[in-house]
Amino acid sequence: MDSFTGSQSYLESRVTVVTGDITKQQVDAIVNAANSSLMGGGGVDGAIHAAGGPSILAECREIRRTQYPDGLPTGEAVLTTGGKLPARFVIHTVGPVWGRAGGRESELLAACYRNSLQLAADHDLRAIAFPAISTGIYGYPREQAAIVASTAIKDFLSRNRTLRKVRLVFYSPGDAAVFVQHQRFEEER
Ligand code: AR6
Repeated sequence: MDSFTGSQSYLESRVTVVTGDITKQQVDAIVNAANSSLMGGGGVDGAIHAAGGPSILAECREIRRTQYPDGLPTGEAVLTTGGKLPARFVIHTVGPVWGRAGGRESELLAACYRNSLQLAADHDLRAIAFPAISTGIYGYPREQAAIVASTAIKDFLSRNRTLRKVRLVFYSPGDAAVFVQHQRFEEER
């Protein structure tokens, strides 16, 4: 498939793939592809802080001061409120930089998805939206990221019933098409 129109769903419609802007999603929580400083950046991170306003950064500063003075480790996730965003919460996670994780890239990317989903479930949230973590500035190949992300989400949803909806938001139809082509949601393991 080389084009993507509309949306695609998997796992009895608990997972949907859409194109759009993560900051516009009306869900309980959106996930931020952050860096370990939690102090903002480009891409999704820049868009979330710009749309959500300064309260998100203030909460991130507090998290750094009280919990992670040396920065949020790769693969971990923390939660702030959503400021002016339509989403009530933002879950900030740090994806691996491709080629800089000593061969642990896939393990760390899977941890981003798993820990973000667990945090959402811990807060009793029902609907969460993810961007394609690490596939922008951090250079993770989209095809391989699709395999890792879909497998991690599928594994989590198979053992958790709190979360009803996981929305995967791609910036471009081309990115969504690559994901749809490489995802492993329906595969038996
Ligand atoms: N909505 C949905 N997807 C988007 C949006 C958006 N508004 N903007 C970009 N994308 P990236 P990373 C896509 O670079 O690779 C920041 O500086 C984008 O096309 O945001 O994890 C952080 O502070 C790509 O497919 O995240 C870190 O330093 C995907 O989202 C670093 O970038 C992720 O791209 C993190 O890099």
